[in-house]
Amino acid sequence: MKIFYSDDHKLHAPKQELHRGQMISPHEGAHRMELLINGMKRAGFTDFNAPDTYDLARLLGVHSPAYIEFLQTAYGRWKAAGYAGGVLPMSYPHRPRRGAPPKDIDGAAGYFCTSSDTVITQTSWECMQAIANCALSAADHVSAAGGASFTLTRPPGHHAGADYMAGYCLINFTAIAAQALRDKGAQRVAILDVDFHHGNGTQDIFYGRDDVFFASIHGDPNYQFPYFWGHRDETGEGLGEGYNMNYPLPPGTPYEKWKEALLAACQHIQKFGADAVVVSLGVDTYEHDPISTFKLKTPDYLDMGASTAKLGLPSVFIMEGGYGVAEIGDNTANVLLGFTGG
Ligand code: SP5
Ligand code: ZN
Repeated sequence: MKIFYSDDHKLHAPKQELHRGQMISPHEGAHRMELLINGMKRAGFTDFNAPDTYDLARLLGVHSPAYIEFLQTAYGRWKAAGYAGGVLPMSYPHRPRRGAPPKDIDGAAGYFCTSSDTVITQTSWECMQAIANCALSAADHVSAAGGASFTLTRPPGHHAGADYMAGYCLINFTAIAAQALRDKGAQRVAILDVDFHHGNGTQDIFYGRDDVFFASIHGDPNYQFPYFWGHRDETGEGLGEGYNMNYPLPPGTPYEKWKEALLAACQHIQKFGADAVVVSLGVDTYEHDPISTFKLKTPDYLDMGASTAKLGLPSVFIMEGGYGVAEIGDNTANVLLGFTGG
């Protein structure tokens, strides 16, 4: 299990999150990385490799040039307009959007965003480049050597679409890894999203494609963020019809029920004939996660990893969500331990 890590995760650290009508200290912040690293070390994972440096062009396989330019310039435009804090939009277009992004930064921010839990700071873009480098390094490592890799990274990415941020995510690192595997020769790539929340950004990016299969197991969007995507009848469109599978589950779901969805998703991945798999690894399915409602326990993550290993595929694990409690480190490490049979 080759692990990639960058200290530059600290460059994205919003000070506030709009949560249930209040500004609070963010659930998603640098403090998570301490918890993750501690758990990884307790489990015996200590070899954290710095990523290689990649060209910006590698991001343009999944994100639009206009969105990348927005991320690069948004904070400066926000400050030039005299606004406080980080970039946090207030007005949103109906979707699908009409026309070009507004010239005004507040309008442009809404154009490129779908939820107000997501903030751009002065150094967010530098962070995104570093974490994208981790995802690309993890994918290229598996393309070259087979086996498995893991990005010990934050923030998460699976809510970010080709040209929008959402759900603490600015860049979709899972999509970048999947596209990198394709670029380096894998004909068919599967994405297995086990984060508590539906991976709407990843789904959206690959919705019309038949070379990347997407499966997500998550809280029923009738009750859970991202609310408007993740239903069972979202199965892909055009060429991509049949290459998207959602497994929404009710509040309170325990591991035995969750695992039935995992086995069904794995069966589809096998039928698809994937050459490689990218796992969007969120551990906010944990029973004590502060923003989620599933009931998974720490040992369940060993079984999750072992079940994923049964696919027998080269595997790239990309860190997604998991909040609030020290066990996020143990739970993450357990998935990797279960996968490697350790
Ligand atoms: C990557 C990831 O885990 N992103 C999560 C972003 C969640 N942001 C919005 C949270 C809204 C929480 N509302 C809970 C209400 C349940 N009824
Ligand atoms: Zn999540």
